[in-house]
Amino acid sequence: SPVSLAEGAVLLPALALPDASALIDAVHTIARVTPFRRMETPGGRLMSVAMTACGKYGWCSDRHGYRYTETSPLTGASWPPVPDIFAAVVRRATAAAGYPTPPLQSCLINRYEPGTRLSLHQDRDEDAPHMPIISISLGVAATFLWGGLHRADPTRRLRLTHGDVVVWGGPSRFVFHGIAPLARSFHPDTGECRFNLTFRQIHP
Ligand code: MD5
Ligand code: FE
Repeated sequence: SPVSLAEGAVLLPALALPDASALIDAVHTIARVTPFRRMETPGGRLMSVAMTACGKYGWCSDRHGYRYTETSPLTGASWPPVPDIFAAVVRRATAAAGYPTPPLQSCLINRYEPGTRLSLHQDRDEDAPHMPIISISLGVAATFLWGGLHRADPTRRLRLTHGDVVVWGGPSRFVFHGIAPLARSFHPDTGECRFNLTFRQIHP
């Protein structure tokens, strides 16, 4: 049953569990076409988390900044379409959280290996900020960090496990958040990895 985390933010524990194997299979299918890669930040560092994407737009980072692209810089081709199973789980999640389902314009797929992390940031590269972000966690559990609208605000910790879905809408759309370094652990469906699928509307 839904758990309210903050205004606009709803945790749906294990909502994706029945579909987890199908979601992971689809991740591997996408990664065979557009492989996971570690991107460079504008500051010149390599992100520890490896990423790929599907949908009309994929999120990219390089020395010039962050942006959404319609083709993969790695392959030059369009990103693969959003698999039906992704869309089905997102529809179920937004309905359970009481939100409309945003157009699934972009799905960022993050792959965390032991020791990798995502430092505290806001998601501000989208032009459709009124729409919620939907996040699906798969595999090894992670510690999610989330604070407030200011970087220096105190952070809370939330354990996200296999099949958990979070819908971040309303005022929670813009809070600072990140993932603590992933502990070395094993999950039968993903090995030592955690995958996270993040669905966003990019343009109105
Ligand atoms: C993750 N990914 O677990 C997270 C899930 C990213 C990212 O942060 O940018 O790829 S998305 C969590 C999220 C999104 C928007 C707002 C908030 C959290 N929030 O208000 O805490 O790999
Ligand atoms: Fe984020």
